Parts: sequence; C-alpha cells; structure tokens
Amino acid sequence: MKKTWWKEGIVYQIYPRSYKDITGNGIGDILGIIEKLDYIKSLGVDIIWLCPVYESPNDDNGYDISDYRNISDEFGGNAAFDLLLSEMHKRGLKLLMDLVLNHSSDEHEWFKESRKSKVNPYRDYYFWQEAKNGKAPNNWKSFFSGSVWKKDEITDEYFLHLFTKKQPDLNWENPKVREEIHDIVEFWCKKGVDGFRMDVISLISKQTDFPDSHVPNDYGETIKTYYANGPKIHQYLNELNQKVLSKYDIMTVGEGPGIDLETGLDYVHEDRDELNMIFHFGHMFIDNGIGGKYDPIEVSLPMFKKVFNDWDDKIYPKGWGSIFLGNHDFSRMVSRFGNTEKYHNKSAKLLALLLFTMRGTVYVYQGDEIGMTNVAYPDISYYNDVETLNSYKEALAQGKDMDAFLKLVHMQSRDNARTPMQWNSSKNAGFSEAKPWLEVNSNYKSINVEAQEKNEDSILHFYRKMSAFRKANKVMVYGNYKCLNEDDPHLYFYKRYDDKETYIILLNFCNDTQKIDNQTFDINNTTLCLSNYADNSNEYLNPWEAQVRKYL
Ligand code: TEU
Repeated sequence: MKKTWWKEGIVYQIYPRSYKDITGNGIGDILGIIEKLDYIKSLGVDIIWLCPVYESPNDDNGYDISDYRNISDEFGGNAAFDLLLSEMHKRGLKLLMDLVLNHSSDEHEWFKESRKSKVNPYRDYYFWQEAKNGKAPNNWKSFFSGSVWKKDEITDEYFLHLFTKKQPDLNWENPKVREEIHDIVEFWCKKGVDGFRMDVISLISKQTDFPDSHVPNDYGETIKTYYANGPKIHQYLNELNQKVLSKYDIMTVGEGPGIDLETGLDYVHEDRDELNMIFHFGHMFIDNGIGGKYDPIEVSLPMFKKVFNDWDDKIYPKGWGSIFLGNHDFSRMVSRFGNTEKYHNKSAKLLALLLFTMRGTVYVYQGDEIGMTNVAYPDISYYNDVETLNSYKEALAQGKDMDAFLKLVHMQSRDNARTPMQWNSSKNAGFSEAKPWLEVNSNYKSINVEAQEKNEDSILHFYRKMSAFRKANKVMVYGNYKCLNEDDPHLYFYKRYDDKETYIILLNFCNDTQKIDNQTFDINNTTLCLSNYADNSNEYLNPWEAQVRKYL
C-alpha cells in the first residue's frame, strides 16, 4: 500500500461560524481560527478542513455559494484567508477547502442569468423543466423537505434543487459548467490550498429523464436509487482529476450520501484516478428509519460494528477510507454513541480511542476533543438550521405531536454540532463578546478547553495522547483491521496488525463491567499500551473502558 501524507494526517474540521469570534459580531471568523492555530497544532492535527467560507447569502450557512473565488466579508474576506493559509503553512498545517459543486446559491451570477429567459446563455447551467400535468416534473423530495422543484415565475418553468430552494443544482451535463468548475478548482490549487472536501459529490450526475421515485417516502432508498451515483459520475470525477487535481499534491475527500458498499470503491480505487477517499454514511444514517432521521430506529452495537467491518473489507487494499464519528451535520458523537451522564469522560475517550485506532484517515470535529454534547433548546425559536426548521414546519403541517417532535429535534438537529465552541467558563463560553449567532450550550461551565487544559485526566489530554500514539505507531494507519467479536452486544474488539506487530483494541460500549472471555486472542500474551482507566485488568473491562494492547 502506497504511503502518503493524507493517509497519515489527522484532520480537524472547523465550522468557522461557531469556532471563535474576534470581530465581536457573534459570528466566528478567520481571525479567530488564526488565534487558535497553536491550540489546533497542539492536538497533533496535520490538516484543517474548513467548512465553506466563500461569499454566500447563508441560506444553508455557506453551503450556498454566490461567489466561488471570494471569501465572505463576514469571515474576514480574502486578506484574512491569505493570512490563515500562510500562518497554517508556517506551522506545517495543511488546508482542506470545502467545495460545494453540486449546487450554487440562487444569488450566484450564473443563476441570476439563468432565470432570465429560456434562451439565456446560462439557461443550461441549471436544470429547467416544464410542468408535468400542471404539476412539478416528478415526485422527488428535497433533502430539506418539500419538492425538489421550484417554479420560477419569470419563465414559468421549474428548476431542480435537491437541497433548499436557494440551492439550485448545477448542470454538469453542460461542458461549460464543467469548465467553470475546473477553473474554480484550479484557482484554489494555485492559491496553494492542500486539498478539497467535496460536498455531496455523489449527486453531481443526474438521471436527466428525472423518473418518479417508486419509493418517494423511503428517504435512504430514494437517495441511493435516484439521486446518487448517476450515470456519468465517474466520467466527471475522472475528468476533474485528469484536468486539474492530478497536477497538484493535494488530497480529496468526497462527501457521499447514497454511496454504498457496492459503489464505494469505484470512487477511491487507486487505479481509477478519481478521489482519494469518501465519507460514506453507513454509521451516520444508522438510526434512520424509512422516513429518515426524524423517524429513528433502535441501533445495536453489532449493527455499528458491521458498518466498519463491511467497509474496511470492501475498500482495502485498493482504496482508502475516512474515519469519523461526527461532523457539522449530525448530533454530537458522545451524545449519539457514548454516555453523556455518569460516563461522559470515559465514553468520550473510548470514542476517541476508536477513531485513532481505525484504518483510514482520521477526522476530528471541533469540540469533540473536549466531549461537547448535544443541546436541548426549550423551543424551536432557538434553532437556526434550515433542515431542522423545514422538518419542524413539515411536521406541524402534518399535524404531528409537536412536543414529541421537539424531543426528536433535541436528538437529531444539526444545530447540536453547531453550538459555539466552548473555550472557557466566561460569558458565551469565551466564543464571543457579543450575543452568539446560536446560543451556547449551557454546560460550557463544566465542559470547556480551559478547564480541560488544567486537568491531566481530561478528554482533551487524552486526544493528544491518542494522536501521538497513532503517529508513533504506523500500524494504526496502514495495518490490517479485523473485528474479533461481530455479534457481542456490548463489546467491540478488533485487531490492527501487519507482518511485524499485532495490536488488540478492546472497547466496552456499556454502563456495566464486562468479562473479557474472547477465544480469538490470549490476553495474557499482551501488554497494555493505553487505556482510559488507570486500574486495568486482564479479566474484565470497566464501564466504557477502552484499551489498546500489543502482542508480546
Ligand atoms: O450534506 C449533505 C448531506 O448528506 C446532508 O444533507 C445530510 O443528509 C443531512 O445533513 C443529515 O442530517 C452536505 C453538507 O455537509 C451540509 O451541511 C449541506 O447542508 C448539504 O450538503 C448541502 O450542501
């Protein structure tokens, strides 16, 4: 397996709006990130993935770009960005830009032109369709509620938007659109960025006959069958790679809703020249029922393990994967997969230990390094996220029990991950002098960076320990992975190994002490390397205990 920096590098994802506000307007900014670069570096991070900072009307907080070449003034503009890039490079940190190429903002010049008339030269930059039997062209539903089609009064035709009405989908069928996109990517490569996270890249090739979904109410199935992995997806990615990406030493990670085990490797196969890795959502959509995240189902540990086992099995050795347990679109990882009460510290560390001992490039989402948790605002007026608000409106219109729905919002809203970073116990968690754009989580007095810096036993110190361990032991990066107990409902054991060394990772995902009685390894033949407990035994695991052991 080829060795490269992007396989070994540890990525830290920043949601700039919520990281650190220097200018005092309640919105995080680039100068705030610059102020925190030494902190970020101290985590053992090599690469920063910066969520979109381009000019945007912010209908979806930057995922609706109105100018791909300029940085929004709200975040500090182009000068602040240039400073960030040079300050990062000075510290040996690499920068991953978030590129949203499936759609633009409706306030982008292209769309403003496109709407004007059916013969406008930019008309075919987007997907326009006539009404069908007086209605929208098909029954597809937007990721963010309602139809994917919006009728535009000017020409009386519908345009496609898989996300909000202000995020019209770009028509990659049009060679001019692809050229524009290649130019944009080249522009950022020339500026010296080190790679791209490509938003919903799995959706860029459309089935242009726009067939009705035969399962319109089955969220996951519709995405997989109709929206993702379209007929020309690999042609487009290969072209982008040949024309631009391959000329630079950069990394690419494609975000891939709808990519499954059958389609995954094609995106990242080392002989296919497309992307370096993708984010699949096997474990992230694990609790989604037919109706999606607001129709949740029970999740078991064997289901969770199966996702990691199956993906590792499919991707390697010809491809490469990414390991993450949270990002700006999901609730907090410790709230989802850990325990936020008695075992907050232990379970957050267990999840960190899992992240850093898996095969694939590791992604840490801001705030997870201190175990930030979900928030439960008292009512919907506190929420900001367009997906949450649209889902709420839809539930209201459907006459659902709204108290019960608010509980689902507490569990599933994307705002859980977007509350301001908790730096210290002062006003607004040290995030901003002004009222933050989104209310801070009230637990900031106990969960914050400053307090954890002072405490050797903190989650924060454990992240540092784990990143150093991964760096010192390349078998954690390149070694094989094998699960040792697929069916156990509470314990997750796996090994990481190569010709020379074997490590065993033991994780107890429950609130009770569990006996270690696994037949596949001899624990007495191992030595303990790392754990989130000080009192370890060879016979049992404490609640949420995690251990790394090495074969003698
Ligand atoms: O997310 C795509 C995506 O899959 C999400 O919409 C996901 O279905 C949802 O968040 C689950 O709750 C990307 C970005 O990460 C997201 O922030 C954007 O809103 C979206 O694309 C549109 O650009």
